[in-house]
Amino acid sequence: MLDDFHKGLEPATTTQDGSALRILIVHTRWNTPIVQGLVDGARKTMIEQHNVKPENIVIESVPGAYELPFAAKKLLEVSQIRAAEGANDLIGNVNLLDGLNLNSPTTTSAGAPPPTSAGTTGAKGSRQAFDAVICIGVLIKGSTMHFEYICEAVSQGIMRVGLDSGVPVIFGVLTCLNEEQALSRAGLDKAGKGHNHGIDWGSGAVEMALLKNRTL
Ligand code: DLZ
Repeated sequence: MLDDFHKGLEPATTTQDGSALRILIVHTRWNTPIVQGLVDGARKTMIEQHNVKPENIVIESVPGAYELPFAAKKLLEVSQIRAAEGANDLIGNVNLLDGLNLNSPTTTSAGAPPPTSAGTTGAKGSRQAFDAVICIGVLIKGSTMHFEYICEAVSQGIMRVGLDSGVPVIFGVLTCLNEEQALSRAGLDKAGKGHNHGIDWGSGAVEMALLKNRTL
Protein backbone atom coordinates (compact mmCIF):
# COMPACT_ATOMS: atom_id res chain seq x y z
CA MET A 1 0.00 0.00 0.00
CA LEU A 2 1.36 3.44 -0.92
CA ASP A 3 2.07 5.62 2.11
CA ASP A 4 0.41 8.68 0.58
CA PHE A 5 -2.54 6.81 -0.92
CA HIS A 6 -5.68 8.91 -0.50
CA LYS A 7 -8.86 6.88 -0.75
CA GLY A 8 -11.70 8.93 -2.10
CA LEU A 9 -11.98 12.20 -4.00
CA GLU A 10 -8.89 14.39 -4.29
CA PRO A 11 -9.95 18.06 -4.28
CA ALA A 12 -9.66 20.02 -7.54
CA THR A 13 -6.42 21.97 -7.86
CA THR A 14 -8.10 25.17 -9.06
CA THR A 15 -10.68 27.36 -7.30
CA GLN A 16 -14.19 26.20 -8.08
CA ASP A 17 -16.31 29.34 -7.85
CA GLY A 18 -19.98 28.46 -7.99
CA SER A 19 -21.36 31.95 -7.31
CA ALA A 20 -22.89 32.21 -10.79
CA LEU A 21 -24.32 28.68 -10.89
CA ARG A 22 -27.83 27.30 -10.54
CA ILE A 23 -28.04 23.73 -9.29
CA LEU A 24 -30.94 21.28 -9.08
CA ILE A 25 -30.98 18.54 -6.45
CA VAL A 26 -33.50 15.73 -6.95
CA HIS A 27 -33.68 13.26 -4.10
CA THR A 28 -35.71 10.18 -3.21
CA ARG A 29 -38.15 9.68 -0.35
CA TRP A 30 -36.86 6.17 0.39
CA ASN A 31 -34.44 5.85 3.33
CA THR A 32 -35.06 9.50 4.16
CA PRO A 33 -32.81 10.05 7.20
CA ILE A 34 -29.81 8.93 5.18
CA VAL A 35 -30.93 10.77 2.05
CA GLN A 36 -31.45 13.91 4.08
CA GLY A 37 -27.88 13.73 5.42
CA LEU A 38 -26.57 13.42 1.87
CA VAL A 39 -28.70 16.28 0.56
CA ASP A 40 -27.57 18.50 3.43
CA GLY A 41 -23.94 17.57 2.80
CA ALA A 42 -24.16 18.45 -0.90
CA ARG A 43 -26.03 21.68 -0.28
CA LYS A 44 -23.78 22.89 2.54
CA THR A 45 -20.64 22.14 0.53
CA MET A 46 -21.86 24.05 -2.50
CA ILE A 47 -22.75 27.07 -0.38
CA GLU A 48 -19.84 27.10 2.06
CA GLN A 49 -16.99 25.84 -0.10
CA HIS A 50 -18.02 27.03 -3.54
CA ASN A 51 -20.10 30.15 -2.90
CA VAL A 52 -23.21 28.86 -4.61
CA LYS A 53 -26.07 31.14 -3.57
CA PRO A 54 -28.63 29.30 -1.39
CA GLU A 55 -31.47 30.69 -3.48
CA ASN A 56 -29.89 29.18 -6.59
CA ILE A 57 -30.13 25.63 -5.25
CA VAL A 58 -33.52 24.10 -6.01
CA ILE A 59 -34.49 20.88 -4.23
CA GLU A 60 -37.23 18.52 -5.45
CA SER A 61 -38.16 14.96 -4.51
CA VAL A 62 -39.34 11.75 -6.17
CA PRO A 63 -40.61 8.49 -4.67
CA GLY A 64 -37.65 6.17 -5.26
CA ALA A 65 -34.33 5.89 -7.03
CA TYR A 66 -35.91 4.43 -10.15
CA GLU A 67 -37.72 7.74 -10.71
CA LEU A 68 -34.58 9.91 -10.50
CA PRO A 69 -33.60 9.90 -14.20
CA PHE A 70 -37.11 10.77 -15.38
CA ALA A 71 -37.42 13.63 -12.90
CA ALA A 72 -33.98 15.00 -13.74
CA LYS A 73 -34.83 14.97 -17.46
CA LYS A 74 -38.26 16.53 -16.99
CA LEU A 75 -37.12 19.25 -14.60
CA LEU A 76 -34.16 20.13 -16.79
CA GLU A 77 -36.45 20.52 -19.78
CA VAL A 78 -38.88 22.65 -17.80
CA SER A 79 -36.07 24.82 -16.50
CA GLN A 80 -34.68 25.36 -19.97
CA ILE A 81 -38.06 26.43 -21.33
CA ARG A 82 -38.73 28.69 -18.38
CA ALA A 83 -35.25 30.20 -18.53
CA ALA A 84 -35.72 30.99 -22.21
CA GLU A 85 -38.98 32.71 -21.30
CA GLY A 86 -37.07 34.79 -18.74
CA ALA A 87 -38.77 33.27 -15.67
CA ASN A 88 -36.90 33.45 -12.37
CA ASP A 89 -38.63 30.37 -11.00
CA LEU A 90 -37.10 27.58 -13.07
CA ILE A 91 -39.53 24.87 -12.02
CA GLY A 92 -42.82 26.73 -11.88
CA ASN A 93 -45.76 24.59 -10.84
CA VAL A 94 -44.45 21.26 -12.10
CA ASN A 95 -46.31 18.63 -10.18
CA LEU A 96 -43.49 17.15 -8.13
CA LEU A 97 -43.58 17.38 -4.36
CA ASP A 98 -41.15 19.87 -2.93
CA GLY A 99 -37.99 18.35 -1.58
CA LEU A 100 -38.22 17.06 1.96
CA ASN A 101 -35.12 18.95 3.00
CA LEU A 102 -36.26 18.65 6.57
CA ASN A 103 -33.51 20.66 8.22
CA SER A 104 -32.27 22.95 5.51
CA PRO A 105 -33.65 26.47 5.47
CA THR A 106 -34.12 26.81 1.72
CA THR A 107 -36.47 24.43 -0.03
CA THR A 108 -37.86 26.31 -2.89
CA SER A 109 -38.21 26.23 -6.58
CA ALA A 110 -38.55 29.99 -6.60
CA GLY A 111 -35.03 31.24 -7.18
CA ALA A 112 -33.65 34.74 -6.89
CA PRO A 113 -32.91 36.68 -10.06
CA PRO A 114 -30.32 34.49 -11.72
CA PRO A 115 -26.74 35.55 -12.32
CA THR A 116 -25.85 36.74 -15.78
CA SER A 117 -22.19 35.84 -16.09
CA ALA A 118 -22.35 32.15 -16.96
CA GLY A 119 -24.42 29.39 -18.38
CA THR A 120 -27.04 31.43 -20.18
CA THR A 121 -29.20 29.74 -22.74
CA GLY A 122 -27.95 32.08 -25.43
CA ALA A 123 -31.08 33.86 -26.60
CA LYS A 124 -31.29 37.59 -25.94
CA GLY A 125 -33.22 38.30 -22.76
CA SER A 126 -33.17 34.64 -21.76
CA ARG A 127 -32.10 33.57 -18.32
CA GLN A 128 -29.97 30.77 -17.05
CA ALA A 129 -31.31 27.25 -16.63
CA PHE A 130 -29.72 24.73 -14.28
CA ASP A 131 -26.00 24.24 -14.76
CA ALA A 132 -25.94 20.84 -13.09
CA VAL A 133 -28.20 18.31 -11.42
CA ILE A 134 -27.43 16.09 -8.44
CA CYS A 135 -29.58 12.95 -8.19
CA ILE A 136 -29.51 11.66 -4.62
CA GLY A 137 -30.86 8.36 -3.33
CA VAL A 138 -29.99 5.32 -1.27
CA LEU A 139 -30.53 1.79 -2.52
CA ILE A 140 -30.18 -0.97 0.04
CA LYS A 141 -30.02 -4.58 -1.08
CA GLY A 142 -32.88 -6.84 -0.04
CA SER A 143 -33.45 -10.53 -0.54
CA THR A 144 -34.63 -10.36 -4.16
CA MET A 145 -33.08 -9.21 -7.45
CA HIS A 146 -34.84 -5.85 -7.20
CA PHE A 147 -31.69 -4.08 -6.06
CA GLU A 148 -29.65 -5.23 -9.04
CA TYR A 149 -32.28 -4.16 -11.56
CA ILE A 150 -32.78 -0.73 -10.02
CA CYS A 151 -29.06 -0.05 -9.61
CA GLU A 152 -28.45 -0.85 -13.26
CA ALA A 153 -31.43 1.15 -14.53
CA VAL A 154 -30.71 4.20 -12.40
CA SER A 155 -27.02 4.42 -13.18
CA GLN A 156 -27.64 4.02 -16.90
CA GLY A 157 -30.58 6.45 -16.80
CA ILE A 158 -28.67 9.17 -14.97
CA MET A 159 -25.74 8.89 -17.36
CA ARG A 160 -28.13 9.12 -20.31
CA VAL A 161 -29.84 12.28 -19.06
CA GLY A 162 -26.47 13.98 -18.69
CA LEU A 163 -25.14 12.99 -22.09
CA ASP A 164 -28.42 13.70 -23.90
CA SER A 165 -29.02 17.09 -22.27
CA GLY A 166 -25.45 18.35 -22.18
CA VAL A 167 -26.00 19.25 -18.52
CA PRO A 168 -23.92 17.29 -16.02
CA VAL A 169 -25.95 14.98 -13.80
CA ILE A 170 -24.14 13.73 -10.72
CA PHE A 171 -24.73 10.10 -9.68
CA GLY A 172 -25.49 10.65 -6.02
CA VAL A 173 -26.94 7.22 -5.39
CA LEU A 174 -25.51 4.96 -2.73
CA THR A 175 -25.80 1.29 -3.69
CA CYS A 176 -25.30 -0.51 -0.41
CA LEU A 177 -25.43 -4.10 0.77
CA ASN A 178 -26.83 -3.09 4.15
CA GLU A 179 -27.97 -0.11 6.22
CA GLU A 180 -24.63 0.20 8.04
CA GLN A 181 -22.83 0.83 4.76
CA ALA A 182 -25.35 3.51 3.85
CA LEU A 183 -25.12 5.25 7.23
CA SER A 184 -21.34 5.30 7.04
CA ARG A 185 -21.36 6.79 3.55
CA ALA A 186 -23.66 9.54 4.72
CA GLY A 187 -21.39 10.26 7.69
CA LEU A 188 -24.09 9.02 10.05
CA ASP A 189 -22.43 5.93 11.52
CA LYS A 190 -22.27 5.61 15.29
CA ALA A 191 -18.46 5.44 15.30
CA GLY A 192 -18.29 8.73 13.42
CA LYS A 193 -15.68 7.35 11.05
CA GLY A 194 -17.76 7.54 7.91
CA HIS A 195 -17.63 10.14 5.19
CA ASN A 196 -20.63 12.00 3.83
CA HIS A 197 -20.51 11.43 0.09
CA GLY A 198 -22.93 14.30 -0.42
CA ILE A 199 -19.92 16.58 0.16
CA ASP A 200 -18.16 15.10 -2.86
CA TRP A 201 -21.31 15.28 -4.97
CA GLY A 202 -21.70 18.99 -4.17
CA SER A 203 -18.12 19.72 -5.17
CA GLY A 204 -18.46 17.48 -8.22
CA ALA A 205 -21.57 19.30 -9.38
CA VAL A 206 -19.84 22.68 -9.20
CA GLU A 207 -16.75 21.42 -11.00
CA MET A 208 -18.77 19.81 -13.78
CA ALA A 209 -21.10 22.82 -14.11
CA LEU A 210 -18.06 25.07 -14.59
CA LEU A 211 -16.73 22.64 -17.18
CA LYS A 212 -20.08 22.72 -19.00
CA ASN A 213 -20.01 26.52 -19.07
CA ARG A 214 -16.39 26.78 -20.15
CA THR A 215 -15.97 28.72 -23.37
CA LEU A 216 -13.28 28.11 -25.98
C1 DLZ B 1 -39.22 -0.72 -4.38
C2 DLZ B 1 -37.97 -0.14 -3.81
C3 DLZ B 1 -37.15 -0.91 -2.97
C4 DLZ B 1 -37.45 -2.32 -2.62
N1 DLZ B 1 -36.04 -0.41 -2.42
C5 DLZ B 1 -35.70 0.89 -2.69
C6 DLZ B 1 -34.55 1.46 -2.12
O1 DLZ B 1 -33.80 0.86 -1.33
N2 DLZ B 1 -34.27 2.75 -2.45
C7 DLZ B 1 -35.03 3.49 -3.30
O2 DLZ B 1 -34.70 4.66 -3.58
N3 DLZ B 1 -36.14 2.95 -3.85
C8 DLZ B 1 -36.50 1.70 -3.57
N4 DLZ B 1 -37.62 1.16 -4.13
C9 DLZ B 1 -38.53 2.01 -4.94
C10 DLZ B 1 -38.11 2.10 -6.41
O3 DLZ B 1 -36.96 2.91 -6.58
C11 DLZ B 1 -39.25 2.74 -7.23
O4 DLZ B 1 -39.68 3.91 -6.58
C12 DLZ B 1 -40.43 1.80 -7.39
O5 DLZ B 1 -40.02 0.57 -7.91
C13 DLZ B 1 -41.52 2.43 -8.31
O6 DLZ B 1 -40.99 2.65 -9.62
